[in-house]
Amino acid sequence: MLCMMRHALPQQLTSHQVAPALACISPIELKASRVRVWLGQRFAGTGCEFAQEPYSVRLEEHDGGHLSKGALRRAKDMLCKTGFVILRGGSLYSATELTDVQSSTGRELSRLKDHCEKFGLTESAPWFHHRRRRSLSSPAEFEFKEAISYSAGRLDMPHLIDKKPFNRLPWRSNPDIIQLCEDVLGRQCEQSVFGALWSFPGACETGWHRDGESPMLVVVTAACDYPVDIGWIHLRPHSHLQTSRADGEQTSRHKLRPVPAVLRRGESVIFMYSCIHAGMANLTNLERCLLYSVYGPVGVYDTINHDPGFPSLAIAEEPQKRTSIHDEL
Ligand SMILES: O=C(O)CCC(=O)C(=O)O
Ligand SMILES: [Fe+2]
Repeated sequence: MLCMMRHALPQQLTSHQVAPALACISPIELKASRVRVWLGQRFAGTGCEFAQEPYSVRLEEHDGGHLSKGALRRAKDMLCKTGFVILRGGSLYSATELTDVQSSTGRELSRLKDHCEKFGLTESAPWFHHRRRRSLSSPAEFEFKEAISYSAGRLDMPHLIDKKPFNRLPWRSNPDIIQLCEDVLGRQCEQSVFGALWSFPGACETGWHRDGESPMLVVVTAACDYPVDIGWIHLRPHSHLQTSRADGEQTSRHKLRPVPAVLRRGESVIFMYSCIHAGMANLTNLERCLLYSVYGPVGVYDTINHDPGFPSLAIAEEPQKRTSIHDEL
């Protein structure tokens, strides 16, 4: 998804992209399939608990993989006040659902890679030069409906919403997220996007940006564990409220540092479109995949980040490159 030059902040470069999937580290053993993943338990006693972490809401096991009334209220308050909230300790998704979605996004990426190979697009694809950092492909060259590279080494696959398993619960129209969105935005809401954000080895920072000004929420989930230097999204607390330079200066006076949303398997970070954030550089040899959804008022679709004018890889036999603005002038 997201952002991009159109929403990049002054003097800050953007970047993102995709990376292949299934590069999980320390995969969790799967036991009972309908059992939700309770990370607090899994990490208990390791000193890695986030119970005291600000900006997070803890999901409790007895909530059964849903947002309880209390968690919903706390998440709403945090979102309104801070611009984002990290759902910790449990997951809205079962172990099976996470495994399934991770392998499905991996398959989608493999299909995309095959397709690009067939049509001679690989050399401009964000995964191509990822092992040689200095030669990461230029972002402007890879813009299709199904796959967009906003910056070197990153890939957004924004059109998964109608495919299995993304086209059904818990990924499609998640009632807890819709409720949260309606509580935050005060109007009837729906999901408009389900996609995957890939960051390939060597991907650089995206630059600080907002995804847009619209009243929308982005929900980002890790379906597997990744190392801390894979390039997590960092978010600036209260930045969704900064509409002027003076607001920004006030925030920096309060020394509000960006918060890294380091997610463990099944955890999610939810942020407002207007919250300033950045994806960090991928310093590992792993391909990072984050799942994301966009929720917002019924009928509202983000045509800035997801331009319906992009050529389709699926339909076009020989995918057409988009005419650049320079060609049009
Ligand atoms: O992939 C990331 O790390 C960040 C992506 C992002 O912020 C975006 O695509 O707008
Ligand atoms: Fe973004």
